[in-house]
Amino acid sequence: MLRRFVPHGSRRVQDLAGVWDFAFLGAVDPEKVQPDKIVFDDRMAVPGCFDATPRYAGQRGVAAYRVPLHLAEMGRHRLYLGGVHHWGRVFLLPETGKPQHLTDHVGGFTRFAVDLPAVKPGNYDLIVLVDNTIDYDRCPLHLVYFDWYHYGGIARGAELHRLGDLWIDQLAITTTDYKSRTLKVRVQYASDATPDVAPLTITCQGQPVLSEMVSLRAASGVIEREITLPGAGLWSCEEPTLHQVRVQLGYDDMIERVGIRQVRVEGRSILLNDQPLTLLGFNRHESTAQFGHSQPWQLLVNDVQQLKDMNVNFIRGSHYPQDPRFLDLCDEAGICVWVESIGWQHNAEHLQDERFISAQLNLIGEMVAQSTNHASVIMWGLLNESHSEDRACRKGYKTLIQRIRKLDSSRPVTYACNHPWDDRCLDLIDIVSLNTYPGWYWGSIPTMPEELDKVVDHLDSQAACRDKPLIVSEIGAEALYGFRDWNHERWSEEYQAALHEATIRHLFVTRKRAIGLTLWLYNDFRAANDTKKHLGRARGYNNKGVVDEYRRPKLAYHTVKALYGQVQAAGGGTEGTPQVASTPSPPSTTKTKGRVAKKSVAKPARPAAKKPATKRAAAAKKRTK
Ligand code: ADA
Repeated sequence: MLRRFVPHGSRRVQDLAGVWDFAFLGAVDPEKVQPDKIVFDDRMAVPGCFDATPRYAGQRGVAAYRVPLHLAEMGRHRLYLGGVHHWGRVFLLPETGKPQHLTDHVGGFTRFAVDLPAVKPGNYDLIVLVDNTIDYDRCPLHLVYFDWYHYGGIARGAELHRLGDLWIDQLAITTTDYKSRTLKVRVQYASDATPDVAPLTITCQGQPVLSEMVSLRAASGVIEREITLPGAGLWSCEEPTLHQVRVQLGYDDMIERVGIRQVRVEGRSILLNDQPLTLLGFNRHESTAQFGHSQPWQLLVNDVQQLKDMNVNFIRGSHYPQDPRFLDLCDEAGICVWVESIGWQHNAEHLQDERFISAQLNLIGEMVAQSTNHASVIMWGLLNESHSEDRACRKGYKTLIQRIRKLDSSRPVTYACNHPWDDRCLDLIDIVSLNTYPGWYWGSIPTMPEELDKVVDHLDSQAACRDKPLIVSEIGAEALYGFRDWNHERWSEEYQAALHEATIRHLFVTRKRAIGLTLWLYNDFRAANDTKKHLGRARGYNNKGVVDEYRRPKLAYHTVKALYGQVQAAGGGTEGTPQVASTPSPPSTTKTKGRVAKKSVAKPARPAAKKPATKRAAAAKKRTK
């Protein structure tokens, strides 16, 4: 997968992106598929989602992808797949002989690797079975009731790496002291032939930082070193300075692009390099009509342009690990990101199921491995809106949260809660995040602030919450692109804009308890093909985006842009009292008087309505001159 920087200097990497041979096998048991008997009668893009193409739209079942490989020499080769949606099985077929089953993988949205066995040089076929069937037994991470359409395919690309006898498995670089520009470099290595010693070199922006011979006591292990980069620029939303750090071990290398920043929670604030953050943004789904879960660079550039245009500095990646290339662009744009594992309203049955927990633990490991070096990632999340109020779920929450902390203790952890009145797990997390929809699923825009206050007051009455940062992680309304309505009623662009305006004003002008807001959401997306859900989803889409699925802005886009810009300019909601002028929303008749925060600045006088000039009036006027 191409990134915004070259991840390897000496290691040989072959990008397998392109058009692969393809066959849709449909509702077959993958256990019974004989890879050497498949008739590949079609072709499909990799990266891509096969059911985002007209021919396979809406279809669920097993698909087969094939690409030829030429291995020029003996030795270890490693195949990386960026995200197979959402169950995969990998085979290697030699020109002669039996297919070799290399691995299976459960769950999309995360990168995984498999090593090709020590094969002799020659021509091979790589075959990947991809199943987008919703099948809890085989893949408990993608379930039919989730509110997003589960596209299938090899959505994030494929690469073949040539490893030597000693290689780097993972590289994690963490800021341990931003003031002294100190970083911890963690090198996880492995080898086929373990030399007693090997050269370890670390450079930053091409400048040598460390060079030594390290003794390798085992065939695999971890080497940790601390480096300092005196005078190096820090990473912040305003100045997102990045540094390319290259680690060479023996003949292998890995390059990461890092930001020097530390994130921590202090009381009700989230601090980035000891500065309190006001996080203003959206949830974002990785789903588009044309490409499914696969995202061409053009789309990623478009989205980050629009997010920056709306004065956004925070994105919640709902509800699964984000594409590393999107994170690359957020690193550069100074947009903070909440990355979370796959999850949507799980209950005790799931959280007490070994298979579910095991799949989640594996996914969390892959999520942290692929995202931990991104400066923009400031927190981890999990189990969106699951039943944290149910005692039977607590153990599952604890197990998964402990795993996240074990893998990365440098970032705070949260989950989006929609059971605020009786949540039993909020003591396990660092940041309280609330999903709530007053003004859409219940109540109205005028009553929304009161509803919000009630639930925030309740949370603040809880010892587990009162001294923690609060993020409103979901709130919003549907708006059909292009639907303008004199009544400004639900489903209209006017209604959505008015609700977002009332929400931002209340949270950052009137109430100011929340330090973050991710409106639901940036982009319209195809909802799950679940009849009951569809009845509440016009067009079978979740239309709560401020842009539609083609990124066409709705009225709310401009409302949010104006208000976020003013809150940011006023130093965020928690410190100053931003003078937030009114936004260019249409004349509002949705009774936004009453409880909604008084505008702190008088609405600019509306220009006197011009009388309709008619020919007759003009003629009369002339006569009087
Ligand atoms: C929930 C859920 C979102 C989305 C939203 C909605 O909060 O977390 O994924 O489904 O509701 O649009 O209703």
